[in-house]
Amino acid sequence: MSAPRPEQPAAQGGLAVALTAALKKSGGIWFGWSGEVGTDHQLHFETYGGVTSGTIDLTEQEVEEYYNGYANSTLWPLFHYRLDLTEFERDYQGGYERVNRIFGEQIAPHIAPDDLVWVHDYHMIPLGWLLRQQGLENRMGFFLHIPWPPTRLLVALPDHKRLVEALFAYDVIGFQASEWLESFHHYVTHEMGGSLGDDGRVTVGGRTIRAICCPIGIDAEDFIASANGPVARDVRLRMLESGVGRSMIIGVDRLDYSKGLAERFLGYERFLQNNPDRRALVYLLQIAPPSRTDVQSYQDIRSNLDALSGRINGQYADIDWVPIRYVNQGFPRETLAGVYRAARIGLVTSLRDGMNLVAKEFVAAQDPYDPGVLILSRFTGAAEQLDGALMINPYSADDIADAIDKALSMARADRIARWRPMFETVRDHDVVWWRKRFTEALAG
Ligand code: GDG
Repeated sequence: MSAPRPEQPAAQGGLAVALTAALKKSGGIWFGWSGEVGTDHQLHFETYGGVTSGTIDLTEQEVEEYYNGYANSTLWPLFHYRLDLTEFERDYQGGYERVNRIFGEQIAPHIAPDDLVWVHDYHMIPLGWLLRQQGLENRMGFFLHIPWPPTRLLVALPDHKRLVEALFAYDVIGFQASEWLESFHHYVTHEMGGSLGDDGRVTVGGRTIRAICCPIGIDAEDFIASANGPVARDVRLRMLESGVGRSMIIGVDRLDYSKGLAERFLGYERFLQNNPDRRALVYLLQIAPPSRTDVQSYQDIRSNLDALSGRINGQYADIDWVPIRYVNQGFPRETLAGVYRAARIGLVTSLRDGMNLVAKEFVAAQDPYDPGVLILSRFTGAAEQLDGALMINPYSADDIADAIDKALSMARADRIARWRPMFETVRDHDVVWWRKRFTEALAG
């Protein structure tokens, strides 16, 4: 219930991509912030590509305190285990609650008594509680797209209990991976005196809700079709031509410190150092469209990466080869599908990631007879599902370098044997499966 509007032609956030796909197939209205600054707080409805959205403009101060502030400078870093980057400001917290209240007041009149209400992500944790205050008795669910942090980190948040208590207004809450669910259980039992029952039941005081693990998927059918379509084919040929026989390693990420981009570049550099004879046989294409550019930590990571890629390219490039093609812009999904298909290695090095849809997109896009190899950080939710990947610890440059080495030498039969079960998981546990699993739990 937040983030970019679904009509954006090339949405680059996992949540936007997944919800657009889910809503296209199931119907429903997506409420959220319009991404625009304005003062009237009125809902504006529009329909694009089969998805209806009701959005609200926010004032500059609200964007600052709520979106750039509490959501992206407090909760995002904290929930990604980055206490060092977490900003604790009372104004941010006040803005967060105020904006959630505005959303609650604006959307409550549009909710019919038998509607299911499904709230998404860390921007909107208290919304269900605020809707209950408006008298709504609907079944309400909440899905967290990002990790749930360990208790010892979460307690560093002033008023952490107030935030978690608000979650108990929902009937069902969903997490991407069992690790995040376990951390939630730990908090509830250690900080709230709660107890755990059968079938995901969690009781605190007199209130019992269900907390489930419900990993998000991609629109696999659509993505596989894109990867086999004409645009992707042209892109793939273009990539193969420009690569002149070199193997491509692909990374696609919003420019975000949680994605471990610096660690990725350093791991790749270690591979170049360790394998002088194979240097000119590979290149890394890193697509990293900027995000949250008004937040200081995002400006910092961008300049770090500019410097790091420049240094590595300066040190290792030849007159006819650059080791890293680093691109700070977004591309249409069909283009991405072709790029994934042309790659020999998909490299995901997140330091912490709720799920990571890029890993699933890479798997979906591969040629069944000659698939590439997925190298995947063990700190992603996706690692619980995609066990055919070469699992790495992204903090270790050696680990990344060894995995690149292994992936480049892997025989086709081994690549197929690793890829096939991952492909089946991505295809069968797609975004439709995810939506059904959650909404069925919610419908009770
Ligand atoms: C959050 C959680 C969770 C990226 N560049 C381009 C582009 N993208 C698309 C990717 C993918 C999506 O954006 C990114 O999704 P991720 O899952 O990798 O990461 P977050 O944005 O951090 O998403 C994450 C997700 O929510 C869903 O629950 O998996 O853990 O952090 O779909 O392809 N899309 C296009 N051009 C680009 O240049 N069109």
